[in-house]
Amino acid sequence: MGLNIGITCYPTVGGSGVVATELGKLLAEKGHTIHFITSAVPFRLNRMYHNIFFHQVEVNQYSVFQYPPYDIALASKMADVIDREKLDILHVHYAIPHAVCAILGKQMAKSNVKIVTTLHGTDITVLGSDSALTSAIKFGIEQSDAVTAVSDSLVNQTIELIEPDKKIETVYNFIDERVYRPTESTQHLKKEFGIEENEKVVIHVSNFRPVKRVTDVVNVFARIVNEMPAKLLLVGDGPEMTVVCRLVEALGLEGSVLYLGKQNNLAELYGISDLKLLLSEKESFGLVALEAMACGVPCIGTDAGGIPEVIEDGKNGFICPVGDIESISAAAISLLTDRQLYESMRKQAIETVQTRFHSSDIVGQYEHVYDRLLKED
Ligand code: GMT
Repeated sequence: MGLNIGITCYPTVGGSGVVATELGKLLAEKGHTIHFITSAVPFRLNRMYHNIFFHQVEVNQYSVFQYPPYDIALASKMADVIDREKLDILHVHYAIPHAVCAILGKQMAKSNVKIVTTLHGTDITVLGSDSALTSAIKFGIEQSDAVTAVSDSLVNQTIELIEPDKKIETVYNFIDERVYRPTESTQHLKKEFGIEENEKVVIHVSNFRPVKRVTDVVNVFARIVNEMPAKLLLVGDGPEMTVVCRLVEALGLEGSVLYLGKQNNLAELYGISDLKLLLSEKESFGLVALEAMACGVPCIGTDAGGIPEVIEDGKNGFICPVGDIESISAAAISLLTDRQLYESMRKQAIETVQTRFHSSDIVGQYEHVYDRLLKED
């Protein structure tokens, strides 16, 4: 029987919001009723579903408050929705504030709704080492009925940093295979972007935070373009953009780098890309790598966090040490020049997504967690 499931996430661009929204969509397709409790309509919720509802958390700025009370407004909205919609499950993405708000909302509603918390990385790797927030994260984790994390690496890091008295299980991320798949149909974009037929296309997608080390991407690209005609697509925007632009100029690469800003239809860009670089120093999973691989674009990633759980070194891509520009460049050049190696890694990348990260398996794992909790009563 279909469940009533509440989902809270940050609805703006970001891997956690993407995964939470795609999960809600696929659960709805399987007959569950989904209630998004978020501050804005999740950006990936791009079509009408008769069984997906959106409950907006409105945060008012009163002059008496120094800070807008988002957490309290969210907990209060959660209590309303738990009560009115008779939620069976409230699945929150991020321990703080979302798990803590869910616990408060459940108490306000005097309900037995089961709280599932999914950890995505930033809440643990950044906030977990901020001692002012450690107790709140630990509380959010321990008081949830079930806790999942998006990679084994994140499970281990959470145990190390937070030491929670709670089992945390890995449920990997997934993509919508109907959207992310190999395609030849976007080749016209090459011409439109001024990319020559003989040029290799390297792509990087991120929010340009310092942890993404986008300057390493540019330094590696400089070595690639020394060896072959190539263009670099930089997709996304964020705090490091100015530094990145300065480096591109200093290296004389202006004509070879295309700044595309934030984009929604990434599958179209992967359709014209040959290689993806994800060179972060912290990354709990690397959803963007999975998206690229599903489209048949092999990736080179760093040995940070959960990246090696997605990119298998020498099989579907390469893993190199964080910041090791020389070995990353050598791997990229060999991949782009060895046709046989390239074809084999491209095939393996597609197969990895289909076998280890298939959406139906991953959504099934979440449903299994929900069923287990509901049977515990
Ligand atoms: O990477 C970011 O800065 C965004 C962040 C988020 O909260 O959306 O991404 C995290 O969650 C994604 C989905 O689970 C993961 O694929 C990313 O690896 C993870 N980012 C980090 O751990 C830095």
